[in-house]
Amino acid sequence: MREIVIGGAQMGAIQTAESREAVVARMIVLLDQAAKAGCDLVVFPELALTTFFPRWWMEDPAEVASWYEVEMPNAATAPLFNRARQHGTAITFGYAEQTPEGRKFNTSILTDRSGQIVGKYRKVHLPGHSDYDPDRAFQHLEKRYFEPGDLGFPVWRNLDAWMGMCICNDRRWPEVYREMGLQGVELITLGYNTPSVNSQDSAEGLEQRLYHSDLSMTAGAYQNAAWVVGVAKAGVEDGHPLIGGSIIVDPNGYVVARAAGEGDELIVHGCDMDLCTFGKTTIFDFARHRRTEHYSRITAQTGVVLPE
Ligand code: ING
Repeated sequence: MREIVIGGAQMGAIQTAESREAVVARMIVLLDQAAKAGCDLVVFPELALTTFFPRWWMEDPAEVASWYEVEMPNAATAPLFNRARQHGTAITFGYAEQTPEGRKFNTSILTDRSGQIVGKYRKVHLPGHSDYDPDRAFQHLEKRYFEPGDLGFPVWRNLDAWMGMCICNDRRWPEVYREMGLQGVELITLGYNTPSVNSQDSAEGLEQRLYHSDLSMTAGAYQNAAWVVGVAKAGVEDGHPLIGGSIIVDPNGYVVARAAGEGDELIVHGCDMDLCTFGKTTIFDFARHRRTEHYSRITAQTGVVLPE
């Protein structure tokens, strides 16, 4: 039994005015709690170091730049990496990355137990829009502030298991799970910042947002016989509500742990990576069952092409 005790470290709201240092202190409290609970790996949310700044229209380059990290670890996050190393706990968290060339990505990193970064992922599916949209109740400007990820969907060997990452909107796209499933992934971790209401349809509220979040992750887990851990940044940030609903999903698609609230909250489950084997060698034995000769549209087309 290859058990990994996984902690989902859901975080409550981060207000615009909150400093990186104050946020890292909250993350360390959750990390200590996770270590006490015996966690081998702790999963933090998307953009875990700051408020969800893509909700704001900004034109001042200095203000925009203030939301990004130009190196990782850095002064503000070193205490988190050091504490993780002291605990012997691997961590993953998301942040806004600015590369030395000035490119900007919605990024997440994965460490081993010694606090070394062993994996980096850059969010591929950027939702929302790039120009100010006056028709929306609030903005969602990830296409303005980030480039689509350029690293694909890598899978790494860590903690004696095959692990991959995605971020937020990625969880809604089946291709994401399958790209990692075809690499034998056994655990997919992801963070999300999901508004509680639809900026384009005020009738779509919390219940449907939570349902679609669960649906996306449970389907991805089941259809690729992998564990999925999805962790929210939740709560009300400067008046804008984000859903909670952090979950740990087993390779049969069952939710085995779920956050109850919308604040800083740890969920924990002992995840046996060998539970992936049955699905991968029977119903989802890709080599025996897939018929790739019929799948060409999935990569040949971006949008819909109606039949003649
Ligand atoms: N947030 C949301 C998400 O994909 C969204 C945006 C919500 C898109 C609901 C579509 C439907 O969960 C981020 N950050 O991607």
